[in-house]
Amino acid sequence: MSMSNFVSPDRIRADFSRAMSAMYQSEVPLYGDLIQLVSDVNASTLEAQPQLAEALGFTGELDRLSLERHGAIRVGTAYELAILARLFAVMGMQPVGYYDLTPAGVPVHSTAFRAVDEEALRVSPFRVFTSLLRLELIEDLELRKFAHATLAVRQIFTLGVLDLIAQFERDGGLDEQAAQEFVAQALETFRWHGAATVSLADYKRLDGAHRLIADVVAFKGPHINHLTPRTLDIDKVQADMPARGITPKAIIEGPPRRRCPILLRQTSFKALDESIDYIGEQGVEQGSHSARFGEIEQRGVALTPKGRALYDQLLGEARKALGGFPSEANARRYEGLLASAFEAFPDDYPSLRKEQLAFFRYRATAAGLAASSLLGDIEGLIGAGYLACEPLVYEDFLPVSAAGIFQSNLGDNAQVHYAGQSNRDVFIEALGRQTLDELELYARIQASSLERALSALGVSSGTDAA
Ligand code: OOG
Ligand code: NI
Repeated sequence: MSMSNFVSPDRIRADFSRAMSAMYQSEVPLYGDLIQLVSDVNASTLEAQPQLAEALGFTGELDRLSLERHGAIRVGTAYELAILARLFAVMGMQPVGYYDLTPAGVPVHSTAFRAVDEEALRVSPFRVFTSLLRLELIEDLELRKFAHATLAVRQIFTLGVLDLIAQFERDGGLDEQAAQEFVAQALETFRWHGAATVSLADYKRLDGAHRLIADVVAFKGPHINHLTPRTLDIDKVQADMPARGITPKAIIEGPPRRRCPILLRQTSFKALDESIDYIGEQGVEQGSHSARFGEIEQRGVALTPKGRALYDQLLGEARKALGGFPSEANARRYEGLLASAFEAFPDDYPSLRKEQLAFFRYRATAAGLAASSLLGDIEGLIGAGYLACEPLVYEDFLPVSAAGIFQSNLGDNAQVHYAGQSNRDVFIEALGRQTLDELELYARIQASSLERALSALGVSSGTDAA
């Protein structure tokens, strides 16, 4: 087979993302309503802010806006995680980052599978936040054994997808027909099953240990538990949700509202209570389970390690001052504390760049390309209008926010505290490869954009970059 017959992994990812969204909209109609609301708010935001539309146009984000979404799944075994890594690789998605949710009382650790190149991200920024259950945190040994045994006998992948993954790895790609078949087969892993693999009594034991343990162990596969479109104005979507019959969680996770958005702000609607067929002594036993919800996100500029440290510090200060987890009861006070803590975070792009708090993508301007014999350093070139830059969008997730999103899933379950430490090595071993460092990816994109811009301007790139 010749190279040219292969469909690009980016196309497969775009197709898969579309197929997943269609499946989830039909499974969870409220998600469809949320998409509609988000696209209405995005349209009116762009109309009211032409400069925003222009800036998003430069970075290619405008084109990808309506395609943009992330999803999340949770798996139970090293085998499942390792195959998922290979399945996502067919779609050009690599594991980026390591997130330990245990300190926040969620018994999982996670990574995000996503595209990493700029061009690939433009074609499809689809990401999947993927968590591996930490069964060793189940204290009841008998229950832990039961969970192990239940997970050991399930197969979450179709034979067809396993074959196609092997074919992709052997041949280096998939042709059109195989790619389409791959999308259809891969989708099966993420499908909802209304029938559990355990009895209602066993479900309740698992749920008693943690809702997420039940969510992973009691079902045939890692159903997609939410999809998340990207909005340009999360406060507006949050405010408009109730009028469309959607109940949002109490607070927006992440940084406060700012002129220059940083990192990621997220909110979701509460997980739906869905009826489930459990295995009964004679036939089916009726019960319910809640796992699936909808989420929205607003993405801002990616922060440098220095910017991220400042973010973590200010978020920590606000949370400490609140003296507990944000909830319905203290939401207003939390918003106030967050806003005042973040007054210490510069809120204009020139400062964010000059103080090396955020990452940018550089480009030569038309004026710069027309000018001859340019001199000067980066600040000089920017000042003269020869070099321009746009904020680099944050493509990843935030552990404290993710914990808050998980929490919206757990109903009124009390907070759980785990004594166990982080266990990154176990995760990496299960995954079968290292995770990529997101900060290195942003730094590389910034550096190469600057190098390209300077060489287009005919300036040697010996100068120190921001
Ligand atoms: C994942 C929750 C984390 C996010 O956007 O931070 C997440 C889950 O509920 O499985 O999706
Ligand atoms: Ni999410």
